[in-house]
Amino acid sequence: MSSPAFTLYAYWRSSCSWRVRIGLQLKAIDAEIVPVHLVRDGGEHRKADFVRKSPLAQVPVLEWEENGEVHRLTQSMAILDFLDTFEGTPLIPSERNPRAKSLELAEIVNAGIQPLQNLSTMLAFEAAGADKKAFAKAAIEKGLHALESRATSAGNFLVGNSPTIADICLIPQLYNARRFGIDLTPFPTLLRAEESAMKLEAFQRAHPDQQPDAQPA
Ligand SMILES: N[C@@H](CCC(=O)N[C@@H](CS)C(=O)NCC(=O)O)C(=O)O
Repeated sequence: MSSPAFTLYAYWRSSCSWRVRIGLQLKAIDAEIVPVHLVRDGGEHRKADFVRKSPLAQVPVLEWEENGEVHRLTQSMAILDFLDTFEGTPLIPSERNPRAKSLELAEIVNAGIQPLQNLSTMLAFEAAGADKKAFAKAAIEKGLHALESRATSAGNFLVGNSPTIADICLIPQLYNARRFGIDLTPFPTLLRAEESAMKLEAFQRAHPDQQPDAQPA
């Protein structure tokens, strides 16, 4: 199946945008990146024009035109599942057990960690006078411990010897963990998968530092 022309609304440091960039790279699908700045000017994702595309005011959004109709998808997991209908490296294994395991691990990150350290969650904590950084750090640590204990693969990646949606979710989450100053030494399985993934060009090209809207440290 050949791919239509895609546009990806994304922010360089957004972990969910990063997941989709990895998926696009693994599938060798080109997409025009339209940066949406999550901080500048109160957040471009909160502007009415963008909220019409993404009612939760979140990136990523994948957009394309097919048969004269504009299609949009939000939610990185749904986007990855959609991308997996195209030829190229499978993102979600087709075999029953690896498929279930890769989705389990991906959901630990997607549902069990990322929402608890998301920008809007942090801002709500701040508004309530809570220690947002301590909360986010504890949530990431708890989630990474769960991930480490559920990642039982003897292979180089989280599930076997090829990257799956589990690694796609892991890599950006480890980057965020480092930003929060989390010690990653208790997570050898996760670090081994990261090392394997970062040897691949697809993962290197999807890195935030390689994006058009990347900001100097
Ligand atoms: N479940 C969504 C989560 C999307 C999400 O939380 N995106 C973040 C960036 S990683 C965002 O746009 N945050 C903006 C905000 O919280 O205000 C997905 O997987 O795409």
